[in-house]
Amino acid sequence: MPQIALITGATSGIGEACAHQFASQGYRLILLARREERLQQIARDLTEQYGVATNILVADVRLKDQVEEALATLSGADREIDVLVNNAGLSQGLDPIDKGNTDDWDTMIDTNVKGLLYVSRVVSGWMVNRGKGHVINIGSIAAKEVYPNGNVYCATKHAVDALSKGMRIDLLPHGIKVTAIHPGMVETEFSLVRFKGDAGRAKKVYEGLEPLVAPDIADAVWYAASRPAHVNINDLVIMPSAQATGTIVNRK
Ligand code: NDP
Ligand code: 8X3
Repeated sequence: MPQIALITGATSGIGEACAHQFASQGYRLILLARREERLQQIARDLTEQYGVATNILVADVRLKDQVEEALATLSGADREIDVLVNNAGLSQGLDPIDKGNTDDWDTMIDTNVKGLLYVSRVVSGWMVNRGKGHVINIGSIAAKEVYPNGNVYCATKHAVDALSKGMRIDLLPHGIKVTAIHPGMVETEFSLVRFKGDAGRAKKVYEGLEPLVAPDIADAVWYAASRPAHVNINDLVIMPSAQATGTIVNRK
């Protein structure tokens, strides 16, 4: 029986790269995100390229009922999830605290914190029943430090850091590993989403330096997932060589 990885936010960037990485290792995939057509296309690509079976779950992680209903469609062996990659997440805006858009704050908190919790609540329960599993949370350099105007996004990623530590403690007696992977700048759709479709502003973020690309992070996720049973990677911070902190970068 192939192992199973459930990846949230699998329609682009890091999540999509993780799907390819795990499929290339023979895992069966369960991919969750909101954009159904993209999920279907990625599932077709994975089957074509690696011959693996893929289930898709169309759900918005902010909506508890939708998450629970989507996961409830999995039955029997499909619930035997070996690796959960909690990757769905986003930033919205980059404004000082007195000028932030409160709807953006809700979106970030609901997605990055509450969404991760809703998925984890169900899937960790299945892992506890089996006495095995591995939860890999995608945090950020924004989980480790706070940068100007990053206020709420940084707070949500600090929460992911705290939740990763809490999960590791709670799931320890059940033999379940918990890893947090914290990337610096990765060129994905992240900045396009942060700046609400402003492609020029998004491109500027990566100007004059070589950012990470999504497969760099998928490689780290796979490294954590593929350690021997007695080894757990707790925490990894991965930056482009040209980035020292959230904001100090060496641009040419
Ligand atoms: P992308 O924008 O390329 O991908 C984000 C993914 O999250 C998409 O698949 C999107 O799918 C999904 N997603 C967003 N909101 C929801 C939702 N409400 N419900 C379900 N899925 C959702 O960005 P990245 O790949 O860069 O981001 C992935 C993770 O990495 C995020 O948690 C981000 O915070 C983190 N990160 C990114 C960094 C970067 O520089 N790029 C650096 C550090 C961390 P869909 O829209 O189809 O629902
Ligand atoms: C995304 C990286 O530096 O924009 O988490 O916060 S950063």
